[in-house]
Amino acid sequence: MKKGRIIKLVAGIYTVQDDEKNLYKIRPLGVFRYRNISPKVGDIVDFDNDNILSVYERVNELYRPMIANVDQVLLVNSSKEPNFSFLLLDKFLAMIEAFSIDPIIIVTKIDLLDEEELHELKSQLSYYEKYFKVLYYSSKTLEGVDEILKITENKMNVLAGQTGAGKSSLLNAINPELNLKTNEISKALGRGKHTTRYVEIYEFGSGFIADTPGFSKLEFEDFESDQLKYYYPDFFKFSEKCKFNECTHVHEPKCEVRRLVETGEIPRFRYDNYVTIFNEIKAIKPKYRREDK
Ligand SMILES: Nc1nc2c(ncn2[C@@H]2O[C@H](COP(=O)(O)OP(=O)(O)OP(=O)(O)O)[C@@H](O)[C@H]2O)c(=O)[nH]1
Ligand SMILES: [Mg+2]
Ligand SMILES: [Zn+2]
Repeated sequence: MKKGRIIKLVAGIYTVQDDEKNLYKIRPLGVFRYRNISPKVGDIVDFDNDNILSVYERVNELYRPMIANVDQVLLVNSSKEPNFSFLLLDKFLAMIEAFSIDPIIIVTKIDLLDEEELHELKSQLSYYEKYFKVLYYSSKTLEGVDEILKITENKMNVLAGQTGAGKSSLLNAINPELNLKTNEISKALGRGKHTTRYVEIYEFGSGFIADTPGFSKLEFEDFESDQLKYYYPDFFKFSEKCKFNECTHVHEPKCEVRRLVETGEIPRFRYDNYVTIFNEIKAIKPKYRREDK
């Protein structure tokens, strides 16, 4: 019996890598199906030459993409083409927090900004640096590449971000032998439920990384609007001082978060986006919430 990590799943065939980096193409034991166990990419497993025999307990798991044991999500945001969006950034951050996974904010395509634009963006993002790591990067000039290599070391990383943000380009620039398709991959993979389930993680420095098809639209089908407050570490920190225990910071009186927006301690744009997302979640009709978790 051997121990290893699942690094790829295509059409029911799992590729497992052991500590010596040998690869095995195997299937799970048939009995898994009856026990409702479905191994995921990222899982640590015991296996022999034919089968996955058992799956170790997961630290966490994502389901879009289906990946287990994720250490951190690299949230890729393009600074231009498509333009930087704070609303999208805040949505992704909340979603990643909801999975209890650490987000790293990566701002890409900085080669497309002039000095003044970059300075402006950095100053707007400086608030986020109190709560998250923020890195700046260009796949064209490789500016910032060292920080990305350092932060991904020995970790299981997943890329996330809007379609066209530059996720695949980031991997290709750092690891040219990957030769991932850029700019077109989303057409093949981005249609949600009915697309081929193809998930792979790549070796990246001393760690692993997963590319993902980007989203053109993010939806919070999985939780209620009044949970959103838990996924804002910067609001949560002060919520003890709100008059109401379950304050959503939207309409309740004597809300500490709203007071801090007035004093400028919390940027108004971050708060306004919070209210926008809150209302968006509220508007999702229950019957449209996903059931296929
Ligand atoms: N100038 C510049 N262009 C970039 C950079 N990174 C990516 N691009 C371009 O942006 C486009 C989209 O890049 P992709 O890497 O395919 O984006 P993606 O996030 O993988 O997109 P999806 O797979 O659709 O989610 C491509 O045309 C890239 O050449 C960058 O740092 N600078
Ligand atoms: Mg891509
Ligand atoms: Zn409040």
